[in-house]
This record gives sequence, structure tokens and C-alpha cells, in this order.
Amino acid sequence: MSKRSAIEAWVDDAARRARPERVVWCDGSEAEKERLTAEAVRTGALAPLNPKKLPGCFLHRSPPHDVARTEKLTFICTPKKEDAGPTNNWMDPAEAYKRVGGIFAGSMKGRTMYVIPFLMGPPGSPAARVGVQVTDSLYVVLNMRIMTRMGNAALEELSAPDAFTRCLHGTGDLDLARRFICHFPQDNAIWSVGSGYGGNALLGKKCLALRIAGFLGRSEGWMAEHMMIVGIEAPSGETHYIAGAFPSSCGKTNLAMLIPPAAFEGYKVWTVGDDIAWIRPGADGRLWAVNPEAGFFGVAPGTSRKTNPNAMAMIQKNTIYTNVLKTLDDGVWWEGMSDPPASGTDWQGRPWTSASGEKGAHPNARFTAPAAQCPSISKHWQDPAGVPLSAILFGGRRARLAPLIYESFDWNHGVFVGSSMASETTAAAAGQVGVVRRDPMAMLPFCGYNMADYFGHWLAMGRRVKNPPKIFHVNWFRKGADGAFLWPGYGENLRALLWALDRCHGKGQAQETPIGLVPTAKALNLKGLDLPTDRLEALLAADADDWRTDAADHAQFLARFGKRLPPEIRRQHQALVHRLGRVSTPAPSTGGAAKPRKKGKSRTVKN
Ligand code: OXD
Ligand code: MN
Repeated sequence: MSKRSAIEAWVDDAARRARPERVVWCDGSEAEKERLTAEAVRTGALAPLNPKKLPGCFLHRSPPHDVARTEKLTFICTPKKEDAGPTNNWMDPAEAYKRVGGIFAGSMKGRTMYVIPFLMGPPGSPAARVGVQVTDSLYVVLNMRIMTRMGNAALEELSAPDAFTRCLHGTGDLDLARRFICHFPQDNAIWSVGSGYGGNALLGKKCLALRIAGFLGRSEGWMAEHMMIVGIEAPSGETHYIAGAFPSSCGKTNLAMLIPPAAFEGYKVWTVGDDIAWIRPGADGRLWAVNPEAGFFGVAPGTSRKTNPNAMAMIQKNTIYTNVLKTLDDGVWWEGMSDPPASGTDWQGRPWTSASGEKGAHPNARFTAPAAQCPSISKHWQDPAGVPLSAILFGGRRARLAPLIYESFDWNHGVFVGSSMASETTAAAAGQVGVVRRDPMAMLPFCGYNMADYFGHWLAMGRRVKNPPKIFHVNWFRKGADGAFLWPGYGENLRALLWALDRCHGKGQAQETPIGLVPTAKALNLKGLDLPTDRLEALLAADADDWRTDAADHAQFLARFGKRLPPEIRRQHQALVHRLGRVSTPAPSTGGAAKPRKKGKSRTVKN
């Protein structure tokens, strides 16, 4: 059997189903990029932008109902429903193959089917995985070319003829009633029809690198996480790495590319990844992370020279812009980038003026740019071994409740803290924006199996390594009584990261509270920042009543997993409740009384 024979057989099968006029294999070359880009411009999938201002950049406009991930139409198709768990949509695999296969059948008549071999992870890395996607969308091909190592480079990494994820994609008629994003973890396969949007259609990203990889990682002893990875270099030249899980559109890209505040001369911040981390135990007893992606599919609105100068520098060339406003000189603009132009063409291709009060760009408008173009890209971003993690952050968008930063008592408590994550929903997924929902480890939409087992896997990973990273929770989005953000965010977030690294090195003052270890007011380096004491106190406070309410809500969420919930998570919940005082734990009991920690003596937790 030749190395490519299993791929060829699978592609033949896909072509028999979709019946395209022609099949084109992508090799990933520059010449191919030129050819396919010209073709995309000819067919209208891409519009050229000003080649002097934005060389190699193009604009794509999506149909208005295909601009975000559609979580309601995303399914985990395991033979047993309980293996998908209560937080995923489930479909029986036979039914899913039949339904999606029916929509896919003949859907490429008169069109081209592109075959995209792609590699997730650095070439030569034991962590890397090969996928093969077929698609009829040139936009998808050109995005996959940026986001993955596409073409021959991927085929060279195939370890065995069958060792690839089968990624079947067709745009279909884009009708929501005929849109399905189905995952078959047991078959190492993904079938997606009816959408051309990033997270639904670039199958290497959320579908493979999180849902399928998560399933594989559980049986193989590694983790696939919705995390950015950043290196902080101290003036001494030492660099320490932090991975951070935040829900979509909550600032992972900005955090991964942050510029230290002026008072932190000599510090450098290095970007390893902005969205996904594959994490495995190293021989040295630490956890090591690689970024499986090769590009950044970032949220444009809010990105500016002030909030993320590195991203702005990165996207001046070879970038695909999706659903942004086009200016009169064929440049791009979005809300939060700069003062608005007087007029332009909005993300739907309609004439727009700044006086209209309408959004020029869609709130989930995106840029797709090669990681290598990022000025802060780490020299280790493609290191086959990855980078060793000192700390893991969990963070949500929460106007109340969570302090700026707190440290978990230990790994198991950290896993519990991750399980308690909640955040306001954003425009990255279709549906209502701004509603607080539980989003454990920022993986609610991306966990490819029962989330109770996922918590169990996290607990097990902690037992496997001698020196696990310390786990922290952060919240850049806390608001004061006046509704304004208490913390300036962006580059200033480095101050919290440095406290976390201090804690990893046995330094940094903390006070023990019922929720975890919160920095003392003096422990954060606030040099050069004008932050009144009452604001700092408000930022670091944990109101016991709020936390009791939250603990009750968390308990309800955990109760959905029934007996499958690891007893340790339930024990952690009981221990938190005990520390907070008064509030019951409705999750079903399997015995094993909580081992209470001694009650916190903090001033900041108000009882
Ligand atoms: C993304 C998302 O595109 O999380 O990264 O939606
Ligand atoms: Mn994401």
C-alpha cells in the first residue's frame, strides 16, 4: 500500500458522492496560491484591496446568515449518546452519515473539488497530526493555506497510510436548514455542509484541533485546549511560558501579542499561539505545549494600533479580511480600529456612511494572517518539542464576581476552577450576545466528548506530571458600579501575568480566601499605573454572597453530568461551599465527604 493510497481511496469516495466536474489536489506552492487567488477574484469569492497599502491582501464577504459558528448545528456523533454528554448536540452516526451524505450528494456538480492535505502542529513534532480536507470553497482553501501547513509538506509527515483525519466539506446551498457540522471521533472523521464560515468550514481548526484532537488526546495521554500560548522574557533573558483559556472573542489574541507597559522596560512578550494549544507531558515532568496552527484567524473589531500593535503590523500584507468595511481607497476599516472614515462599503457590500449609525464591519469580522508575520512571534513557535508551561490561566468575560486574578490551591482545585468558568457570550457564535453562560475551560463548544470525562482527563493529567503548571483564574472585564471597566486591560495585563509567574517561583504575596489565593494589594506591580486604591480593592474583592449564588449555579451545571461527574469535582465544590459558608450542593452525592480547607482569613472576602 503506498503512502497516499488510503487518502486517494477516500478522495475518490468523496468525489463519487459530490460528483464535482474536476478534482484539484493542492500542493501548497506559491504558484498555486497565485493561481487560486486569481481564480477567487474572478469568481467573486475575494475582492482585491489596495495593493500599495495592503499588498497581497483580499476581502471576502460572507452571506449575512453565515458569519459565525453555529453551535446549534454542530454535532458529536458517537455511537452512544452519553459519550457526547449533556453539553453537546448528539446525532446517531448512521443517521448523521445519511443526512449529511444526502445533502452532500451531487452538491459539487459543475464545480471543482479541492483536496487539501494539511498538517496541524510543527513539522517533525511528535504532536503533529495530518488531516485531508475536501471542499468546493476557494475561500476555505486559501484560508487553510494560511492556518495550516498545507500540501506536500503535510503528506510528507503522514506516519501511516491511514493516519489522517477525514475532513469532508461542502458549502451546499448555505441554507441553515441544511447545515450540519458533524464529528465522528471513533472514525477520525468530520463532515461539514452548508457553511463557509471559519469555525464551521476550516476543519483543521475547531473541528480537528479541538473536538477530534481532544478525543484522541484523552486516549493517548495529551490535551487539546482552547488556549493561547505566550512567553514572557524578563530583563535577565529568562523566558517563561503561560497558556490561557478564554472563550471566543475574549482577548486571547491581544494577550498573546501584548506590548509591555512603558514601566516594564526590558521585558519582552513572545507569541507562540493565539487560539489552540496541544499539551503533553515532557520527560522532565512538566507539561509542554505546541500551537497546532500556522496562522491567526483573529477578530478584527476592537483591534487597533493601541490595543494590539503587533496584530496591526501583522495584517498589513498577505491577509484575508472577512466581513470588514472597505474604504473608498480600497483599504479596510472596522469599529474600534481608528476614527471612522466618512463613508465606504459595509460588510454586506452596501454603501455606508459614518452618520448612518450602522456597523461598517460585522462584530465577528476576521483577519486571517500567517503567524510568521507577527512581529512578536516566538523563535520557538514551531519548535517540535513545544514550550514548557509554568502557568495556566482560565478567564472569562464577567462584569461581576471574579477578581482580577487568583491562584488555585493546587492542580485539582485548578481543574475545579476551570470547570466553574463562565463568560458573557460574544458574536463569535450565532445567538444572543452578552448572556453569561457556563463555559468550562472555554471548551463548552469545542469538547468532542462527554465533558465529565474531560474533567476526569484533566485530573488524570495532573497525576501524570511531577511539576504541573500552577493554575490561575483571571478577569480583565470586571466593572464598577458606574458600569465602567475597573482594569485598563491590554498591555497592562502583564502586571497580573508577572504576579502569576512570581507565584510560580515561590515569590509574590497572596492572601488565602475561600475561592483561592488572591494577590495582596501591594503584590501587584502597579508602577506607572494610576489606579486609585478603591478601584484596586474592588478589583481584588470576592463578595461572598455573589460567590454563594455562583456556587449554586455551578452546582446546577455540574448536576447535569449525574454520576459521570468525577467525585473529585464534586468534592471540590463541597469544599468551596464549606469555605464560603451556607449554600447547598445539589449535585448528586456519591459519598466521600468534602475535605474542608481551613476557612479563609481574608479581608477581601466579605461575609
Ligand atoms: C475562533 C472562535 O474563531 O473561538 O477562534 O470562535
Ligand atoms: Mn477560538
